[in-house]
Amino acid sequence: MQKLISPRQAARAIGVSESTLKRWCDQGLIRTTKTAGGHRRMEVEAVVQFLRESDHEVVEPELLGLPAGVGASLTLDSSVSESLLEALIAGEDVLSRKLVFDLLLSGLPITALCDDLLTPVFHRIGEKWSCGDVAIYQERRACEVCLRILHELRRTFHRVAADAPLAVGATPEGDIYSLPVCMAEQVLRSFGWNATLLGSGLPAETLELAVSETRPQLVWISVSHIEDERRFVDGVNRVFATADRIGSPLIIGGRALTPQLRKRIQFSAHGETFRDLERFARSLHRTDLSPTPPADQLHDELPQ
Ligand code: B12
Repeated sequence: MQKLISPRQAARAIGVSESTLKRWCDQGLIRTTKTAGGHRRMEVEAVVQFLRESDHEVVEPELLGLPAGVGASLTLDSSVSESLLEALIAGEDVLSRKLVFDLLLSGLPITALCDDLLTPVFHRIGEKWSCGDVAIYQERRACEVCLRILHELRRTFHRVAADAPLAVGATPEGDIYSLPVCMAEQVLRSFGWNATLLGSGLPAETLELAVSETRPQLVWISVSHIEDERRFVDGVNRVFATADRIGSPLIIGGRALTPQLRKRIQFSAHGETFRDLERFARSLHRTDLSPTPPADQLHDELPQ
C-alpha cells in the first residue's frame, strides 16, 4: 500500500497554499481519498503523477520520499544525454539519479527514458569499452548505478492497481544482462501492468513452470547474449508452448535476436524497442494513460 500524505504535506512539497492544493484535489487533478473523518488523503504516486502532468515543480522532494535536490524542470536533449553518460562512467549516483528524476518529474514517459536516453547512453558506454576508453569496472559500476535508479523508479512512480494484469519476464539461460529486462519491467509498470521481473539467466524449465503456476496475461523475454543456440531455441519454443496453452502471449526482444534466429523460434510478438513493447502491451490491456509519442515528436535532437 502506497504511503498516504495530507494536503498540507503535499502543498509544502510543491510550494503552494493548502487551499490551492485542496482545490486541485476537488477538481480531480490529484487522485484523492477521504478518511472516515472526511479528511483528504492522497498517495505519493498521485502527487508525482500530477507533477508529471502539470508545469508545477517540487520544492521539497523529501516530503514525497523523492531524493533531495530533484525536481528542476528538465527536457531531454543531447547535453542531458552527455551529462548522464559522464555521470554514469564516473559512477556518480546522485547526479545520475537527479538527471533521471528531473526528466520524469518534467513529464518524460518512462518508455522514452529507456529508448531515447538510457539505451543510447549504454550503447556509447559499450563503444567506449570496446575501444578501451572505459574500463570494465566503470561499465559494471554504471550498470549498478542505473539498476539502483530503475528500482527506485519502481517504488516511486508506478501505482499498480490490485486488479492489474500480470506480466512476468526474464532473460534466458547464460544471459546475465539485467538492464534491458529491468527496463522492460518499468515500461510495463508505467502502463498499469503488474509486471514482475523473474531475473536473468533463467533455464527454460523454470520459466515454463513460472508461466504455468502464475498464469500471467503476458510473458516477456529479453535476449542480449546466447550461449548455446540449440538449447536457446528449444527453450523459447517450450516457454511459448506453455504460455500459448494458457492463452498468454509471449513478446521477445533484444540485441541477440537476429532475423535468422527469429525464424527458428515461436513467439506472439517481437519488438526492436521498448515503444514496440508498450504498443503491444496496450493492445492487450487498454489504459487511459496517453501513449509515448515517437522520439522525433518528443525531442528536437539527440545523439544517435
Ligand atoms: C552493460 C554491458 C554488459 C554487462 C551487462 C551487465 C548488466 N547488469 O546488465 C555484462 C557484464 C553482462 C556484459 C558482458 C559481456 N558483454 Co556486454 N555490454 C554491455 C553494454 C555496454 C550495455 C548493454 C545494455 O544494457 N544496453 C542497454 C539496452 C537497453 O540496450 P539493448 O540491449 O540494445 O536493448 C534495446 C533493444 O534490444 C530492445 N530490447 C531489449 N530487450 C527487449 C525486450 C523486449 C520484450 C523488447 C520488446 C525489446 C527489447 O529495446 C532496447 C531499447 O531500444 C553493451 C553495449 C550495447 N551496445 O548495448 C555491451 C555489449 C553488448 N557487450 C558486448 C560483449 C562482447 C560482451 C562480452 C562477450 C564481453 C566478454 N568478452 O566477456 C560479455 C558477454 C557475457 C554474457 N555471457 O552475457 C558487445 C557485444 C558485441 C557483439 N557483437 O555482440 C557489446 C555491444 C559492447 C561492444 N560495443 O562491443 N556486457
